[in-house]
Amino acid sequence: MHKGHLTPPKNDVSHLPPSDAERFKRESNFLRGTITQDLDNNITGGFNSDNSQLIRLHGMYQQDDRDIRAERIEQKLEPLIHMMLRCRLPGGIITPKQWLAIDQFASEETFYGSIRLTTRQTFQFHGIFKRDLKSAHQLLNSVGLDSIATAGDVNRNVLCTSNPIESEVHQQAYQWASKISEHLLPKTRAYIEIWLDGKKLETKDEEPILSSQYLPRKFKTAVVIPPLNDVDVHANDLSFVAIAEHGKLIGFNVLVGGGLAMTHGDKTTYPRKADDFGFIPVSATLLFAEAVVTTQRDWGNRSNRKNAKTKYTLERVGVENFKREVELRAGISFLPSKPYTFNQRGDQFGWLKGVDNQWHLTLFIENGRLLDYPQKQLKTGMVEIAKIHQGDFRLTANQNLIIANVPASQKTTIENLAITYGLIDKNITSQRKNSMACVSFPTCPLAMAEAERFLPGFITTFEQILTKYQLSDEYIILRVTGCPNGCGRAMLAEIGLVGKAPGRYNLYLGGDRMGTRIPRLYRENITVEEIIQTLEPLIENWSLSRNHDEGFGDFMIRSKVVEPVINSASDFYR
Ligand code: SRM
Ligand code: SF4
Repeated sequence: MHKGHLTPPKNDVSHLPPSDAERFKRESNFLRGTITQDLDNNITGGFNSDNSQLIRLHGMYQQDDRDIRAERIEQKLEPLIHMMLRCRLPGGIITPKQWLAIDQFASEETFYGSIRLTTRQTFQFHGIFKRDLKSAHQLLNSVGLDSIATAGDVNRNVLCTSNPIESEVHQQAYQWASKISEHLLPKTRAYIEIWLDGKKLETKDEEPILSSQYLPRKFKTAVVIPPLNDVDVHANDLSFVAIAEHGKLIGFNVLVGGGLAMTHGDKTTYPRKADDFGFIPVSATLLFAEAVVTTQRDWGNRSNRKNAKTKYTLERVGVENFKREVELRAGISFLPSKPYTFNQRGDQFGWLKGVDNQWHLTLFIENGRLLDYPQKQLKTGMVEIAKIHQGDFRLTANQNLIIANVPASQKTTIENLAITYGLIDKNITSQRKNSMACVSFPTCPLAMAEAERFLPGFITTFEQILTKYQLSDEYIILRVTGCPNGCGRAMLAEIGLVGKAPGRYNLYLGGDRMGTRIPRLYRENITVEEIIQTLEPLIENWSLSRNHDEGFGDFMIRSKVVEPVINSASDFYR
């Protein structure tokens, strides 16, 4: 593997038989497989099994509509196969021109007609039929976008705090998010050849960073600007915490090994917070990004995908060993971490004025789903704004959207449009704004319980409880995921609901407001009614006995309802 592979890893697993995913990546000829043949096959709406995995590394997932799956099978029809396509958008910045193009594609060429903002600062189209895939990529390309490496065993869309207010630090941090994304991208020309009809070149493909077999598992990177932890650093394999002095970025504290997924019933899997490795100067950013990725590439478990992410590699080889290897590969050592604090989480809604006198309007988009509803024409509203907006848009890592860089002269026009189309709604409570759900049914093949379609109604009931205890201006960070993979980041919530079966969830309590503590299982496999019955007395106690500004999660710990999770590798299942 890597020439700079300097020390043999402790508890090496490289001798174990590789998983089947390793075979198809290795045999794929740098991600080509036989995707083009499958595109020409009109007998099925899908791809063969290897290709259906390979297209992920080009940013697509093969799915079907689970609401109508049984009916189709009964009619002896193939499930209604279509693809989800996820765009690459480092730092979540998109221009009005790009927005108009993606909006038109979503309306005219997708089964569901929506644009779905994700928890990783980008957007997805759901429901593209195989025959329309190429035009989707060509359209993205025509406006300077692509979907390379937004899925599969590669470094995914790189997050960056969506804080346009402190323009200078944000601008620099955003540029690093972009550079890291570019640096770690697959270098194969497969995407260009297959989707953009690019010429085959004589030169051989090479993947100096990712290897011809790509990474053992997905890899996630974030750049965060304290005090705002809007990207949830502990969900990422690698985070760069921006350290600024006198308004200028001087370097980053590097955090490694966060991740939130687990599998019900498998105690070798667990959510894990990242470890702080130390401070690096700005000039060493790419060196360290590459060193962490290649260490995980060479030391990650290629035999068992359930234990393949960086968080498990750290636990297996030891944090100090992993860190030393990174230093050896980077050729420089970490310096002691610089102090920083997180005192804000999530998005700051409404208008904010930046240091450069430009205005920024953060809109709450419930569960990130932009669609025209009978009462609220959200998607049309965004188009009307995009037609006149002179700045840009920023997607947040909480499925929301910022209309950024608005000159004072355009504020009123934009705000009026947002109100007219329901993009600003004064009746939305803080509770709703601090709640989040993953996609789940009908498109997610792994969903066990509803999430996106369940949350809005659940919050209505939850709001009634808050009102009953004079807490209507308060909020509790509440997140729902349809299965334990954790796409809605319930494992960093004060109340986390994790789907177990239709209508049944595991209830987790005790995360903190800043996203620095993992919650603990409190009740297992309970119905929605039982969730409400369990939560109501706890909320009542919180209303009566909390300290000033004490969040619900902290109160759950102080009042000994749950014990805090300190080191999830050893105490998450206690
Ligand atoms: Fe996720 C798989 C949706 C963020 C952990 N995720 C999936 C798939 C693709 C299902 C599949 O494999 O077939 C889901 C597609 C549903 C659909 O119909 O759109 C899916 N994940 C999402 C999104 C769209 C949720 C959302 O509501 O916004 C998010 C897209 C992010 C993006 O733009 O790249 C999304 N996924 C996350 C996060 C949160 C984050 O990264 O901040 C996590 C937890 C953090 C982590 O990785 O530990 C997450 N998704 C997973 C996992 C578990 C990975 C693991 O460590 O085992 C899977 C399943 C897998 O990889 O095997 C998964
Ligand atoms: Fe699907 Fe599970 Fe992710 Fe929700 S958490 S989108 S159900 S994989």
